[in-house]
Amino acid sequence: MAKFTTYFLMENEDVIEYVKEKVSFFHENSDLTSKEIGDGNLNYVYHIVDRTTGKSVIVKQAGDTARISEDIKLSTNRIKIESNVLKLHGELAPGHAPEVYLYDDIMNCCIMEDLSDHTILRDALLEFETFPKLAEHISTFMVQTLLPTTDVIMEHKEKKSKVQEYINPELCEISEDLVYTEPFNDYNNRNELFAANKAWIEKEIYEDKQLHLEAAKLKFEFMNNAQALIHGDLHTGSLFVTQESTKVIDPEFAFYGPIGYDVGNVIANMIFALVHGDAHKKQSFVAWAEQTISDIVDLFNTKFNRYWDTHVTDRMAKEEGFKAWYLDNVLSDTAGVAGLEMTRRVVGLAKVKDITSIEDEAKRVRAERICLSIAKQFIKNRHTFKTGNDFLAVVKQAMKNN
Ligand code: SR1
Ligand code: MG
Repeated sequence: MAKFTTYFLMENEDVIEYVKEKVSFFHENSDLTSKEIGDGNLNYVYHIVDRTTGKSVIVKQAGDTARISEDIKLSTNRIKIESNVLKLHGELAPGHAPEVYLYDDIMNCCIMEDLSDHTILRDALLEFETFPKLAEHISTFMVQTLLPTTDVIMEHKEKKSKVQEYINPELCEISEDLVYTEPFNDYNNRNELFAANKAWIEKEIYEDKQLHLEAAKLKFEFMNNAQALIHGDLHTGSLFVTQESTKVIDPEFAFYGPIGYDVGNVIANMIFALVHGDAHKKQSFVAWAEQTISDIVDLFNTKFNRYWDTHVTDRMAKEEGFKAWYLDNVLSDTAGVAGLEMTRRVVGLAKVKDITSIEDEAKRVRAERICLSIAKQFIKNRHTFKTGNDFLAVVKQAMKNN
């Protein structure tokens, strides 16, 4: 019986056999190596290289539990969502997504372009590398992938069928728990508080009832506002970069949700990089990160307005004042989500290296307090954020105050 007709979790040797059988990318006698390189929380990622020619591909396979915790049971269907979204992103934002060569719904895996000439953005930022085109690229990516999938532009029956196609309940549940619930009450008993900050966090986060109310409002916005096909996990570990190029990977959390979820994740994770740079006194890196955060918001606004003006189709969306109202809501969600992401990455189960790699206790305490102070203001005052400067002012003030 053929080997890949029933699902099983592959090992390196299986993956080599698999790519030879499934794609004509390599010669059948080629001498291939395979290495598991996944460092994410969910999947297995294999790097396959032809020893003779140097040609390479990536194979990504889903298991039925998360790597980060066997208790998290997951549908393997997420690779289908990821493959389809990557293809769509390649069409909507050319040059900003890896090419998908094959999706396999039996083995729950896909074969895609190897981006080894790029670096994971988070890793590069941890080395204080700067990327002058990042704000330009990521703002283009967000506007060009998000706006065309909304009712403002897409034919409404088609949009509804897309909402159905991209229903992603298990991955959404992870975000509903890890981002929108557990950081405020630890109801699953898996938050991880840095010991030296425990009492401060309990008071500032667990006991702040006004904060909980605003987080609850944002949770129901996440679950009920099927605004656009969002990436759903757009942090700096989902971006591959060079000085000239930015590619977005890992859209397995994609579903129809609020646009601000993507924009807010980008902003929050750039702030983590900034805070990490500040802890290491890398002033020029911090200055670049500040400018980049501000530019991402302002370029997003400019490109959003331009794209809307040239692509809007819905008659009522053309009413005077509607675009400004819609964008105001996106920016308010952006601030709220950025605050939630900053809270959960400090308080919750899934952390970021930008903070956990700070070895000096006092510096880590300060970095976490800066993040959480910013987060609280983003969440509570989210309706007041309109420009890059609005976001930056809060960041700078928190760095001064802590
Ligand atoms: C159980 S998965 C934990 C986190 O990793 C992913 O990248 C998402 O951000 C998720 O919340
Ligand atoms: Mg991911």
